Amino acid sequence: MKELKRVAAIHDISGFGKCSLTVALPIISAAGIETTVLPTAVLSTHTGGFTGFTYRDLTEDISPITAHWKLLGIQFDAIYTGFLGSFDQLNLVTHFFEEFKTKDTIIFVDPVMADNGELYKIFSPEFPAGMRKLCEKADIIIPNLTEAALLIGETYNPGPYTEEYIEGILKKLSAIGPKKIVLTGVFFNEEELGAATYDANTGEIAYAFEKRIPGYYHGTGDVFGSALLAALLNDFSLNESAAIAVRFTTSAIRKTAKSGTDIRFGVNFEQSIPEFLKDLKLL
Ligand code: PXL
Repeated sequence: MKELKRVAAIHDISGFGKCSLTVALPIISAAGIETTVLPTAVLSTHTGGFTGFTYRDLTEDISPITAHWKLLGIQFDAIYTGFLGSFDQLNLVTHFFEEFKTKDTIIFVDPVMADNGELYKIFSPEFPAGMRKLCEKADIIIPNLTEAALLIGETYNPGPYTEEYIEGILKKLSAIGPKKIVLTGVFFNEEELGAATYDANTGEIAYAFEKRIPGYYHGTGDVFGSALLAALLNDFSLNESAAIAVRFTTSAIRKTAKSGTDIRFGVNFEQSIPEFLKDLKLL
């Protein structure tokens, strides 16, 4: 039996609408990785397309939880952050990294803040600068192309892209600090969609594509990020992990599209978990 690895997942819990912790916890655990959760807020639903959602901010709990885990001597193989609601939360999470980073800990940051060329409505225009500072501390970041543009201070380009353009973006993102970049929402033609990976240590750039399914589905970034981290912790390379995560996310979107579910309700990743585990060679 392999040694049990442990992740600290720092995201909100949106009760309905499958994203953040309600996605990270099942996917990472199913892949044989212990998942410790630090909930940053409790919402009735995510903020994408619903109105009237509740939002219980848990910023005050982050320091005491950090201190308690430190006292217990808990160690993490990876720290995975996603949606963070404020500058205070960004600072508290930076402190969490300082407390728990060892030479073997992967700091994995999904700079959740924007999509389709737009900053999510709940963030101020200053927020991307704060997120950039958090990314400076990361080993791996996984922005989409809108988040990438905000992080490097460029205008959003809706695509289709060229390899030259994508490679320029990957290198500018790595100049922020992280040695590994996984860029999502990459496409060179209308038929395929996927991710690009860059490892600044080796200079290697690779792509993982699947057939594009029309429409915009909520929570797919979190499904992708959770699957990617789970694959990395199961000792797959960066490129292989991105390919596994693209396949899993696409499979979940395909099932959702087939059943005609409201796109705000999240994707059917649950019924793609067996395929995902086979891809990870766990089944
Ligand atoms: O999936 C990203 C996400 C996570 N958490 C909350 C969100 C979003 C995206 O809109 O609103 C609360």
